[in-house]
Amino acid sequence: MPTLMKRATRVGALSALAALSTACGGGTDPLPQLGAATPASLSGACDQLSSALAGLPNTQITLAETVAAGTLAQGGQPVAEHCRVTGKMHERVSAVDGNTYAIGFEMRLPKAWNGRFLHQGNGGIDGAVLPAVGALGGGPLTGALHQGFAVLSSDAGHSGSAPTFGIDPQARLDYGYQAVAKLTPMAKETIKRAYGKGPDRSYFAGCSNGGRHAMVAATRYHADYDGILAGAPGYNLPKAATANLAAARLYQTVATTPVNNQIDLATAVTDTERQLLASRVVAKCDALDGATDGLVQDVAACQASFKLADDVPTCSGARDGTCLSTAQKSVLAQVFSGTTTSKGERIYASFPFDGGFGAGKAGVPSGGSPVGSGIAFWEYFAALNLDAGATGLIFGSPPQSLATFNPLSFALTTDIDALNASMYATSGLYSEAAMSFMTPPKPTQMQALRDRGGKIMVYHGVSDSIFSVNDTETWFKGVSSDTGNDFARFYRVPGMGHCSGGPATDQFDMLTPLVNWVEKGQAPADIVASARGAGNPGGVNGDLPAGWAADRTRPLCPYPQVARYKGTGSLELASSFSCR
Ligand SMILES: [Ca+2]
Repeated sequence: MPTLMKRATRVGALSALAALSTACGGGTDPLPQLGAATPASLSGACDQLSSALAGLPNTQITLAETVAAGTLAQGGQPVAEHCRVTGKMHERVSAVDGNTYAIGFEMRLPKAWNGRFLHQGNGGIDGAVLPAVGALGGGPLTGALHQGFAVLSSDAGHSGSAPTFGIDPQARLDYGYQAVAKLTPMAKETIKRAYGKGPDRSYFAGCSNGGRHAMVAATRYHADYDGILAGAPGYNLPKAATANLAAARLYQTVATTPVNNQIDLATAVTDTERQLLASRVVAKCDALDGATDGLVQDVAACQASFKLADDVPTCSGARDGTCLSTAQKSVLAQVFSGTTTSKGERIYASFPFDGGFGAGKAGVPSGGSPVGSGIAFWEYFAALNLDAGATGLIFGSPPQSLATFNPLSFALTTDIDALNASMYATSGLYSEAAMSFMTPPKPTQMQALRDRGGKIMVYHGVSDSIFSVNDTETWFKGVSSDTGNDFARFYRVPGMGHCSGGPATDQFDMLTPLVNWVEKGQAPADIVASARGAGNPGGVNGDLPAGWAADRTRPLCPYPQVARYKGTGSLELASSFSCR
């Protein structure tokens, strides 16, 4: 019974969990050690790549150009000279909606290559070929391209930010997982022709939907990728979108104006009231980690300690920003514990109380759109706009009729039970359910990746209000019992919202530790993260509290460890804290 014995030894190893985070590996099954990548140089000029890449199957190269050193900057540092290759794969005209589809992509190939390939997963519902710079880790430091990786970015099979591609069944599947299957061999062959050898080691990284892509790659394409870096992995993305619509319906009941847009919905719990909630959470939980520093590191102790009903003043009269009404508390309790169907079945996951839920302002534009990492964007704007379109047109089978689809009306009136059921359904042309094409199959069973020496690192902001850190915690516990965790690490980032931002130390490099783990067997322990205060070359985080040092540092700890104050030393320095 070798399989049973293997399971038994892995489960036995879990009892030594505390030792795992600092020891190399820790499982009693030997972990295969993959070899280190070796550098190479790009031979020939960039414009010669067009002919060198001729004949790639199902691929049309549209551009091959030199990008001079310093044209791009990452973390304030100029990116070295590289080639940019753009193209498209599997161009076709849909028989369903008559539109032309292709998998658009770009690759950026450094002249001085480190021998590694990085597949960059992008966010949202894809649809744009973002620059293939491999900008990773909250507020990014440098990026994979700058570090010498050959980087691939794609639109995952449709162009444009509209969810209308969900009408085409193949575009759904490409977005879910099939674009990655088509792109991977093309990218590896491109690297081979450009450098004279294929990538020695291959990595997949991204945040949000990009983290979902990374998690899908870890399961479906475990033979193709050696290292996986998944941030805020929306690996249950259809569930999260549906739960967010259910939350919007709850918020609607306490909004003080009729809901016609996100500003109206934001009257449910105003910016001031969210800040009140966050401040009460911090007041109750901050010191539980030994340091009164505005960060709630001991997430579990905080959930046991903080009581929404008791720890936030309840309004005795009109709402005035100093209290929450009983009705508001009821809504927030349901949202944080996880919205449900009418039968009480939880649609997605619960969310922990944390110090970052006051960040951001409702409806305030940033760079032309009301983007942000916090509740104001995700639960008010995104619910009425992004989630409505995604659930109605991409995740539901069959999709809503394009001719009559109205996102606002859909968000505020659709039957939540029917919506919940539709992501598990198939219908006619739509022969694969969203919860199949969007999610990693059996996400806690990663033996195939582990047993060939692959590694996975996951990070998640505790104040993420669209994909819950609790869902990722559930995954990590599952993978620990189903596969073992000597090849997996999970890091919570207290205060951080969705992928970045919030009152948090949100700038960190997890790619280098991942490479060292994959290629040298050096298991990662704590990782030092920095705040992005005034002068940060990666971009300033406007959510930082005024009292923090601009360059505050903290250790991010491998789950379930918590960064605790040593009792001495500056509260602005990671060295004053240890993971315990
Ligand atoms: Ca604290």
